[in-house]
Amino acid sequence: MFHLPDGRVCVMGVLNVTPDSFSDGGLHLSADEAVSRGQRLHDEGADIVDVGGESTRPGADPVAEEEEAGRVLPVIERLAALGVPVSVDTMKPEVARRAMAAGARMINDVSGFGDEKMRRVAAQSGATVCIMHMQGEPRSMQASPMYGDVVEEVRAFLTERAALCLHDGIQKERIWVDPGIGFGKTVEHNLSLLANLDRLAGMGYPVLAGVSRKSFIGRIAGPEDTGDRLPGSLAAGLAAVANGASVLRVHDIKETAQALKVWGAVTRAR
Ligand code: HH2
Repeated sequence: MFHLPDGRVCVMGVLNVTPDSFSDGGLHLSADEAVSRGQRLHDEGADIVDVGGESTRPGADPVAEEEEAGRVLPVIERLAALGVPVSVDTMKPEVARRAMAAGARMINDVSGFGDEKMRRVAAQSGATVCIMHMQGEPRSMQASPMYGDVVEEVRAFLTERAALCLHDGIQKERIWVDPGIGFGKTVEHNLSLLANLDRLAGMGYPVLAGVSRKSFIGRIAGPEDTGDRLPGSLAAGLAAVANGASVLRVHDIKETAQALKVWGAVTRAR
């Protein structure tokens, strides 16, 4: 289990051990490189490091189970041994099970714990879970996302999945929810969700927002290159926090931690 820090926003650092992730793909392919990057994310202020071995960017191809496990397990084992809190970003129950056995404390499933086996793994291992909303699947999700009322539909989905998790033995204090920014959503859908995060926070679970370097920032403000999207990422992250997010999943830890400290100081001075 992973506990949120008291009285401040939690920062989750992104660590992709993949050749094709949209922002850091191919950067930390060896276990050594990935472990030192994970340690650095932690040193810079990440409360937890989210290790993924399968890209979920739009258009990404699925990765076989053994391949994914081979990418993430050695990294998780070594980071956990170094005392770095780790979550595993996976849609596969067997990868999640082995990651928890290797020392992970949390399972981040972008398919939202719809698979009963995944809920069983989480229940039995004591993991904290992040239930994310996605419309469709990564390969095709951005083709033509469609909603009536996007906020209401995402809220209803997360409520239903949280109920399944509770039913299968995952206690309430181990559940987070996430609107899944960019997962089967247009720019307008993303903006509606970020503007109305308070409606998701009203469900009573911590809300995670993953906005860092995502394409809606490029669409709104211009930068094509993901590495040029830090200012927009900080703005979107702070807007998410102002509207009820308790956790930000980000690539740029130092910069996000600084922005959150200043934002928090101003907020507390009211
Ligand atoms: N976004 C990505 C991956 N996992 N998990 C949660 N809970 N929320 C998110 O918004 C989220 C996520 C996509 O970003 P990234 O990991 O940087 O890229 P890729 O999926 O290409 O590896």
